[in-house]
Amino acid sequence: MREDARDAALRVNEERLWLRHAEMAKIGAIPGNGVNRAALSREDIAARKLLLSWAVQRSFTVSIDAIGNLFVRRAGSEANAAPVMTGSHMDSQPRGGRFDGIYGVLAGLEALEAMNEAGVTTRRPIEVVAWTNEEGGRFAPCTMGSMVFTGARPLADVLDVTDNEGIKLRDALAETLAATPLATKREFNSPVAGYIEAHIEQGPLLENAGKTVGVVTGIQGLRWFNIEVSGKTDHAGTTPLALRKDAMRDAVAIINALTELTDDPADVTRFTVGRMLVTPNSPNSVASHVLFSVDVRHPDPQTIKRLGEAVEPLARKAAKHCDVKVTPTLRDDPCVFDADVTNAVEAAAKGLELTHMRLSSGASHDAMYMARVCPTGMIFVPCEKGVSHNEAENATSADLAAGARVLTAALVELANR
Ligand code: HGY
Ligand code: MN
Ligand code: MN
Repeated sequence: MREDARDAALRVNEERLWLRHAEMAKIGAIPGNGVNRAALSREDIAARKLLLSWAVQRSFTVSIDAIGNLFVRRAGSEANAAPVMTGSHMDSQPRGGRFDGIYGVLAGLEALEAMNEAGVTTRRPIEVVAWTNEEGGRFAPCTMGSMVFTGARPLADVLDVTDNEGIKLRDALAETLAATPLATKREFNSPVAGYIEAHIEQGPLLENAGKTVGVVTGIQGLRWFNIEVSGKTDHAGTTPLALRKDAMRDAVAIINALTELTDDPADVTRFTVGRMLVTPNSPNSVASHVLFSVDVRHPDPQTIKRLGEAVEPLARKAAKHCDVKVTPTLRDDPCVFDADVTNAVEAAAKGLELTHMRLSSGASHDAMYMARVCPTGMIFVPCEKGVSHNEAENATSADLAAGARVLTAALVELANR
């Protein structure tokens, strides 16, 4: 391990990192120790302002792109060299935890500060990114900021996505950009030399194996859809079933068909319907319209392709009385991370004498998109019982700091290549 990489890693300040998590957890705090910080909400804006205040205190330069991705930059000796990036997201699930996403942003900031305190100069600039709308809980799909930054989807394509209250993304985005008027605007898809994201595992493998660091090898594939079933509202008491165009009844039939499609004795396939909007949403009126989300995941490329292609035909077949509209909103094939980056993460864990193991990610991350444009890897740290997307999500300050040390060392290594 490079001496300067070790020096910087050992400057990671566990207490400062923990206290910053506590500060951030006050923004959108909900009972049970969780947070609700929806993308482009006033809580998201408050988190952005807090991050920027820490960044400018340390005279890092900050910039923002047109979808609100925030970049905190530490200069390198070669100002024009493509930066190495790190980061994650600050938005959360509605009943999210205090570590999902925010840990990767704060570990990145901690890495930059540790480099400052170690007096380390890197050839390349290093940037911490807070990606807009990774969760997709308010505005589907997820990983939207990194998707648009990397050119996988044009910004115009998502501006009219609406949340459950009918607010358009374009309006929430305009408010967020106005609230954080940064001088420097960033172009999408600017050259990036490499990307490493630190994140809690959101699964039990590290904890069960008693390992501190996860050397992440890739991310499983996923498909998201919005399915809309349109029928006719009627009186619940007087309308014979034979005459109904009951959107809820057909929605349930579709969900049952997809449950059968994704039934997997090995329990590897993931199928979730997490969001459902019903109109008129009254106990004694037949539902005229149901919109629900579909999230399907699998690590095998052929399997996720087959499952994804089966959703629409199955939905049409299962719906007996109503019209069905199936809108794919996300199509991510499984990704394998770059061997050089994965090896650099593993070497850093080894060099810092931290227990570690290789594993792939069941959860998706912005690294899924960064892997398409530059050498990418991830670092996991354990979370208690693997619980996430739940207020009870928990991690230890020692593990968070250990992951930040590995991140710091790996970033110094990559930024001098
Ligand atoms: O859905 C996911 O996998 C991520 O946690 N947003
Ligand atoms: Mn996350
Ligand atoms: Mn998440």
